[in-house]
Amino acid sequence: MEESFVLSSLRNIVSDGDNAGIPLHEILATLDEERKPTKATSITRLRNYMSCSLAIIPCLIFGLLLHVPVLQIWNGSFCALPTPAMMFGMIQPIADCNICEGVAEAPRLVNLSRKDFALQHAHSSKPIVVVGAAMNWSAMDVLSYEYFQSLYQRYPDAVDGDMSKGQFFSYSSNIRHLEDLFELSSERAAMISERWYIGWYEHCLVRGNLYNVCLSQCRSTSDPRIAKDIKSLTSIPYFISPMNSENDLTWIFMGAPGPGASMHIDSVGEPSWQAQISGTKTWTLVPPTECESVCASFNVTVNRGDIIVVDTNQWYHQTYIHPGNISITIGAEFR
Ligand SMILES: O=C(O)CCC(=O)C(=O)O
Ligand SMILES: [Fe+2]
Repeated sequence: MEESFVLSSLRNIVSDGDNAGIPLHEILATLDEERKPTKATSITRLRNYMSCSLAIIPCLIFGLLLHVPVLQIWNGSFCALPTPAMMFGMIQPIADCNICEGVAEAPRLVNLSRKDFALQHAHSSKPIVVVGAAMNWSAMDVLSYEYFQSLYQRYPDAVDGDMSKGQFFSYSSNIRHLEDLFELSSERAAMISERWYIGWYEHCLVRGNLYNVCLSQCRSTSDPRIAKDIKSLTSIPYFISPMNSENDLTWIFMGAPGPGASMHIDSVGEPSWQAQISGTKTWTLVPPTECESVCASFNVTVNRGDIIVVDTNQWYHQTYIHPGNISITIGAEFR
């Protein structure tokens, strides 16, 4: 607004008021009154302010349910609002029962081509076992408790008790970190006393996906030299195209005969494969609860050298290690 216009408007108001016999102080008081918010406008503002503030609450709840962190540190390694593990089962999306209807076992396949895998199995969420698929990996001859121990001892700075907490599964053992694992007494390591079963992410890369970052509490802890060493003993399963492999994140499960992982479901985003390097493991697979009326649970036994493919985000699962050898598995996700 131009000043001359404001001045001329004021002059008009004052002269109109004067003509009407209204004293100057009353005209100024009226103008001043105009500038104050009325009670009605205060209430409107308060209402607007409150509705804005209240809108934050559903946003927070929605964010929590979708595992979207409210605050994310730049490299994605810290999630201000991590999803509590107990919520994973509660917030599963409704399952499509086609994944389990009529499935009474996991077929045991040999010579599975990449094409057949991609077309028939990769995204069906129906578990399969590919017999002997890891048999020619060097890991089959090399991996053992002692191998891991000497590998991690070679790079002692890679084992950081505090940092590895987020990605170490103790199950029912009292082994809390990789440090504890590699300091077991020789009897315990040889499974003569006090049985143990554990799992860890050998190498955890943040994959730019908030969903996974939040859930797995990923932190880049492991030494890339260790990852490289272990990778050199394995390969992407021959039936999975390297383009679809996600083996930056390698899971290792190891332990003595007896119960393995207790019944749970994961929220890792993608299905996974797991190669049985040593020992024999039986998986109990339970369909999603909402499919109970049309689907059944069943067991799958994975022998040394076999690779199981299972969508652990859809199937509840628990594992059991058969008497005999230590069980060692290496696994990863695929797209
Ligand atoms: O191998 C196991 O004992 C458990 C594996 C598991 O829970 C998984 O791969 O999601
Ligand atoms: Fe799992």
